[in-house]
Amino acid sequence: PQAQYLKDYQAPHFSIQHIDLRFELAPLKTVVHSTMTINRVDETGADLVLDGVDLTLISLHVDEQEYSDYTLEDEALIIHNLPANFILKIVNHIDPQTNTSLEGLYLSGGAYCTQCEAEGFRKITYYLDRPDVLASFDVTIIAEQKYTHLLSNGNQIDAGTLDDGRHFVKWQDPFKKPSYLFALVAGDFDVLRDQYTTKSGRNVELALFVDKGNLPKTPHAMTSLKKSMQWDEERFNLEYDLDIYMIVAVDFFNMGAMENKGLNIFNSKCVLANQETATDKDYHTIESIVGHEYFHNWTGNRVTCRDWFQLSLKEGLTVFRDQEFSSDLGSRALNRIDAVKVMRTHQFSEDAGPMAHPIRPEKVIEMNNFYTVTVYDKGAEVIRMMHTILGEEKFQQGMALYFQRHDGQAVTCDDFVAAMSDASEIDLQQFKRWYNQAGTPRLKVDQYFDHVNQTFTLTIEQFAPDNQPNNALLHIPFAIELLDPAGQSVPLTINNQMQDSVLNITEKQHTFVFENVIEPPVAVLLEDFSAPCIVNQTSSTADLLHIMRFARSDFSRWDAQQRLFTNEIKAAISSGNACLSPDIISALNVLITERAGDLALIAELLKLPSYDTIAAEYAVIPVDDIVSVMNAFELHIATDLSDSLIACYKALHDDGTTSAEAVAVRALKQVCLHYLAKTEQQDVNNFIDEAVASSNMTNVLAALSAVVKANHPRCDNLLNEFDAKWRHDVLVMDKWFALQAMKESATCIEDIKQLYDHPSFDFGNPNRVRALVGSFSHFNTTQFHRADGKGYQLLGDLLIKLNDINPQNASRMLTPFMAWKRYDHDRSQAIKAQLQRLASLENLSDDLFEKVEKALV
Ligand code: BAL
Ligand code: ZN
Repeated sequence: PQAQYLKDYQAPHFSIQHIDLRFELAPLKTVVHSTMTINRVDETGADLVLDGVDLTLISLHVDEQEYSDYTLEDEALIIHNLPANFILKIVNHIDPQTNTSLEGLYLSGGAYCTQCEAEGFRKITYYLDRPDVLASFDVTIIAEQKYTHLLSNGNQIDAGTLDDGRHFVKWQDPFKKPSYLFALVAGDFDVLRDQYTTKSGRNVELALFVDKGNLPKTPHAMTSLKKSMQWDEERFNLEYDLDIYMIVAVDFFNMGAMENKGLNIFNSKCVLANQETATDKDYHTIESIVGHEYFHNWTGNRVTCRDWFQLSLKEGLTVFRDQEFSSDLGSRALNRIDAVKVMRTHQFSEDAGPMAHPIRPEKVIEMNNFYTVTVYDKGAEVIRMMHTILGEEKFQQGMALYFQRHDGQAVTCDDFVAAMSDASEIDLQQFKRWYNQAGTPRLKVDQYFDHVNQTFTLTIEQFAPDNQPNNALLHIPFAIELLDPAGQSVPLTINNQMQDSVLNITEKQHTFVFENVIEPPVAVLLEDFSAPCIVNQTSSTADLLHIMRFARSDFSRWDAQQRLFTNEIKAAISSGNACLSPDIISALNVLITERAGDLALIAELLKLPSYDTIAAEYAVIPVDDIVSVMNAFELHIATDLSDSLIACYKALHDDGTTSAEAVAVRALKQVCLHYLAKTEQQDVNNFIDEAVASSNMTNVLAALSAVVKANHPRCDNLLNEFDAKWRHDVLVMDKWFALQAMKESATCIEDIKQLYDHPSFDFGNPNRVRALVGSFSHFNTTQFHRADGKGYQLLGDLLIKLNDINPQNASRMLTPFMAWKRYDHDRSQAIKAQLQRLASLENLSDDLFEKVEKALV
């Protein structure tokens, strides 16, 4: 496979002004007629090299004349000796039915749909399939009448019936766009219709298309869409631009959703929800993804990427925007906690592993491999740091300048930073290094309190990541708070000047001497996770408990609690004595009994860090020790605090609504039940009965997940009852597959193999595969990392199968193998053997090749 490099970017030799597409849909042979208005844009006289994959070329005309001066290659159509301006007509066939890659045009549960980002349009027709070629699109879809809805981007301009009984609809998108934003859907759907009036008074028609029978599960997504439209007007001054906004939910989809202009296509799990079938977390995810895709209309569609190396231009920015949306509408602290969990568990490990790449990668073999937590989530952190450095007002001025300069263009991350810098008059030259340096920077912080002079000195030193030793110094916004012994915030004064809480670290080492600090303070470091860094600090349990009680940032309170747990787990692993400190137990007891503040935050404060968070602390991961200490700690908490947990559970009243208060009540009850299921308490059976009988999926799943994780005797019965009740609903069955995959029993692997034959399972459906095998490999630590290597074998077998069916999904599922070098000898050799099995496949996809090759270096 051929690698592409950012440094080799060349502007296209041709522009495509307009494309007229006509589709005659048929499962095995869809005919695509493409008519393009093309101009040369330079004097090189270059050939026109069109991308095309898995296409059958039928005919080619230039300016109405049949044209034969071309070369057809495996993935390209090269047309020679073309004039300066011409009309190119191409007819080709495609085969949606056998397209299991879910890229290009394919069938999802009987409906036609498309996925073109990043490079899927070339599986539809021959084209300059790159984001810097922007054309206007007219699209005519012809299909049998049973496909009642024929949809594409923009506005519907014509419709009718043909002599042969088929019908057609013609769409016109007034906005020029790159091919990756093209979409087509044809199916028979139920439709939820609504409308939105923009702040300038324009009416926008809203339509949500779902499989027949799913209408009751659509209102939440529609409400989320309207909230998104309003929020973008209020916070970013951005209005929607077409007369109609459509969302279609499909069952077979590689991603969560796709922002095609005016016609978003969503994975059904990111749209469909009601209280009976979806959890509170699902509701939150749906709101945030609906927002994310909507926000792309400006950050992605109106201003797009020059090339795919710039993916974070639109993704980092749009994730930042969706995080802000969720934070403005809900709890800022909880949203920050969620985002930081993603960073610390998934992104830091990607940054430390063989796939480490900057948020703007420099070398790519398969672009689909770069839709990563680095490009998305670290990319959002980079935008957030700019927001922290500039402040909201200047950041918004930067956004306005960015749109003023680049609306309708395909641009680079440098263009974005230039707009931010020019609008704010803040120099971001050094800051820009975040775009081209991989790895997680480390910060070492030293503290010194001077009683005599009443000063507090912080020395902060930055270090390049171990795996990126040549990285240059970064500009790091480092936010702090100083707490006095009574828990009050100490004003920050340097040289008699009041200081902002954000310290700008630009040198190797900075020393800050804060004056008028009367008593030794406790420093809250990297408040709100103000930069994606690892801070090395040795904080005492007493200091962390102080931060947990008094920090002004709820995020930092949670962060201190995580640090407390992490320190205890690490100490227990090294001492071999898994005993949780009584101070921590009593702090937890205070949280449970007093329940002061946001109950959802208290729920988070009661949870141990994830296995991955602890694993990240080690060069060689002590799998068995981590699992056994964490189990012991959970049992310790459950046993010592069972009376308080039971009292708390009983005192909490769930009113069954979706209000923030009710969601918080359910979250706290869920944590209580998680612990209590590990005990022999009488009340617990009643709690489980009550929860599984609830008509609220959050409660049902809380009980089932608690019994699965506690290996409770009622586990199998309850899971069987759930299967019998929900077999008709594949999205609910995904929750069941995930629960099955998390059972720690020794038969888990055999059980999973049997579940491959379950009527609801389908290797071709990414949701099913991720629910069952993804949950197993990510969350069932003991069984996945079994000493006999059978967990790895299960994943290896699956990857070989998926390599043929859906390489993109295979590549995502491979991720747990990427950290193979961080396991003990036997485990790492067993994983390596699976990677070598993959490497030896004759038809190894580019997607897997790129990751396997990097892993094995
Ligand atoms: N652009 C791919 C899906 C998303 O990030 O919205
Ligand atoms: Zn996105």
